[in-house]
Amino acid sequence: MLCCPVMKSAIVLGGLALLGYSGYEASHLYSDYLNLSKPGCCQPKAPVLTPASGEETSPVLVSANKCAGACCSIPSRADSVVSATPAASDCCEDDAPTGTPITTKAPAVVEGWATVKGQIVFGGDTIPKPAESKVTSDQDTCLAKGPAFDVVWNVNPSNKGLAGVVVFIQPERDEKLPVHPDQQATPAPFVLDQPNCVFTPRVFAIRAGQVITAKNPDPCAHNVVVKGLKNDLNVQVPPKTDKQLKLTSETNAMAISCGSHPWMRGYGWCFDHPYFAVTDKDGKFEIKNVPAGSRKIVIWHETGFLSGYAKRDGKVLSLAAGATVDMGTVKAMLK
Ligand SMILES: [Cu+2]
Repeated sequence: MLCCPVMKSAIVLGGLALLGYSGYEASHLYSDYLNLSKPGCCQPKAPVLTPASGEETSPVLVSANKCAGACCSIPSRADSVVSATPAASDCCEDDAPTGTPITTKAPAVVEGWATVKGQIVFGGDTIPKPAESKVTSDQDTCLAKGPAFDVVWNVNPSNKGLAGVVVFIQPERDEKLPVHPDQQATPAPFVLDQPNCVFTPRVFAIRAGQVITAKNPDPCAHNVVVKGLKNDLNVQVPPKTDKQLKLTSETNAMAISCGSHPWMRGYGWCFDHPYFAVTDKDGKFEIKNVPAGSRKIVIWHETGFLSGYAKRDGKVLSLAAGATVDMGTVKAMLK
């Protein structure tokens, strides 16, 4: 007899099999369940997460005396995109499918997908000049291409486009956003380079499960230090090497720094869904395949969430299926 610690329910949305909760957002929910786990047994039975009536993906707790003809495993906190199909080896003998599935409400239907795009521009009159960094070590390498600058406002002088702004869809609490079929796969590794002691790009956003390849083309060592609420890493990257690292999704920006060169600065986001973008050199962004409906969009710059437009809670957009919603030009002001 094998262990069956925690029940999870699969929600079928428009042909997509999804879990109804995320590891982080629902951590307070399943933390209690872990105490129910007994080695080699499912007794007592764990509660079942199942979609609430009339809600698309928000789960609620209901009592259950069966494992619903399915098997159990502990949701991974490190990667919320986990298989919705339990392995037979995860089953308890006495929880084998009975042919009487638990009664659930009709699954939510994805009505379609939409695209959101726009342009973030610096809203002030004078583009702030970046401060010159104090390069206190490895000057031969770090100053090889000139002085180093702390570029907080990466503004394109020709159109005031602001690069390095993170724009993302904010799920409702405990909501697991449906994922478009084209975006089910984990994206290719993201490259975080550090030429001449500069994080390149300075601001990045990845999806949970996506590997970061930290490159070091320099002849000196770098340390990639990641500090977030759930992430705390310090990875040494020797000269002329690459190192791979993986982050846990969290709902905050993480500070990226280098243990060897304290002036190096960057910021990273790791989302448990694919609906995010980082503005390009013109301040432009586009987020494709957003599930249609009423969605909240959030705009973040390293100086903070955009006030007056889309604070942390987000601005509500009504996204019709098949539509491309252009948010136009959004001004980011100095705080
Ligand atoms: Cu460094």
